[in-house]
Amino acid sequence: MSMSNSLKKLTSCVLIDLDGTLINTDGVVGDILRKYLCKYGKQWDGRESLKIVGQTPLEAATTIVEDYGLPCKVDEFNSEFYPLFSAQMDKIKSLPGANRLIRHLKCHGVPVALASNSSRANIESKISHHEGWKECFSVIVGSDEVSKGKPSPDIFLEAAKRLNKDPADCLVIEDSVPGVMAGKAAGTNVIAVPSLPKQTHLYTSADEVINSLLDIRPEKWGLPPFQDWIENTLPIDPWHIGGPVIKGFGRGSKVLGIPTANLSTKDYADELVEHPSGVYFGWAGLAKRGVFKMVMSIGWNPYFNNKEKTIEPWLLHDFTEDFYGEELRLIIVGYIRPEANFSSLESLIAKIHEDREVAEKALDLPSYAKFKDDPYLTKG
Ligand code: ADP
Ligand code: RBF
Ligand code: MG
Repeated sequence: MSMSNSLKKLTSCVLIDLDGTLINTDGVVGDILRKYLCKYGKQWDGRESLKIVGQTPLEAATTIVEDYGLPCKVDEFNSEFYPLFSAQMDKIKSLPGANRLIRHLKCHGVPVALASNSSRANIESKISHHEGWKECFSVIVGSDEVSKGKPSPDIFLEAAKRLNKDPADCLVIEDSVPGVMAGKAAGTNVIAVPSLPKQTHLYTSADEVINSLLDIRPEKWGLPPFQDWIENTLPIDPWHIGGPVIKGFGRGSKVLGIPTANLSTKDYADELVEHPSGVYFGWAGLAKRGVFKMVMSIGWNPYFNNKEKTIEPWLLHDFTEDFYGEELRLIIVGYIRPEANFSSLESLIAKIHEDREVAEKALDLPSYAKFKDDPYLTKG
């Protein structure tokens, strides 16, 4: 991910996208389409996600009707789809780091505009399910309030105008390619947070591409820094996963000298989708052996360019034997950094050892240490 350390540009307000940037709309849309397309004997394979991300609702509907060759008109599709979607709106979850970001900006008096390709009414319904969100936005602009949706600059120009700001003073945060194009066309500074994996190459016109909202550094843009990082780690809502240790790529100990105990990805598929890739840490429990500090990566391991998203926990302890088949329990309590690519195996290994040191030190802090005694880690 491009993470230049130099200060880029002083901005004084934020224009932020909603679907795919602050909330995981795609998850719910995918669930509905999977069932809906069955009716026509078709199977939703998620491939269309790539095309519909960032489109207006009308464009997205047209894409689906055309690509699946549905025997109905676009407005017929819409009149069936929208009631299904409305009924599920309360299930759309906020994305990791979204709540933290908008509350931080609100708390520091940074004006924020919500600028979305969806209609004003739809935006209002979606955010009504997230407590305190409406108050975080000084301005809301939907695509029905301007002549053209993104990639046209209209939505961002209107948002800047209503905030009384020059576009050059605005920071746009966007997950989609049309959204990034709209932001650049409007003359704003743009951070891209791609919502689909392995698509970074499509976002070259953005001023910065980050992996998830956890990686935003507002101070790079002249905005107040987050104050919740502790000793190079970011506390997260703890998540618990567990299962029997299975064989992985057989690469950890052999190639890196760093064994990572793999769990079956099927057992925690939802968690895998929900959590951004990156390096995390926490506690690991093995019923017969005890509780150990743990540092792990979650993602596609860019250095090896894996096809599958995996979790790779390294238990920070020297074991005299392997423990395949044993029940491994993890409580993940903090975040360290995004996954990265490296120019050599040595530099990847050195970075993982650095992560180990960060995790080992952080886990002694009371706020992280307290999870060590959680019975989840060792109960059968
Ligand atoms: P695989 O690709 O099968 O996961 P690895 O080379 O990554 O192979 O080794 C992981 C295995 O090594 C684990 O499943 C576990 O049985 C064993 N192991 C030994 N020490 C550790 C450790 N400190 N952390 C994680 N796994 C370890
Ligand atoms: N792989 C990468 O390609 N990039 C990384 O930034 C990266 N960071 C890691 C950090 C930790 C703490 C651990 C345990 C592993 C990391 N790996 C990373 C994953 C490593 O490639 C993986 O464990 C091996 O491929 C074994 O399957
Ligand atoms: Mg492994």
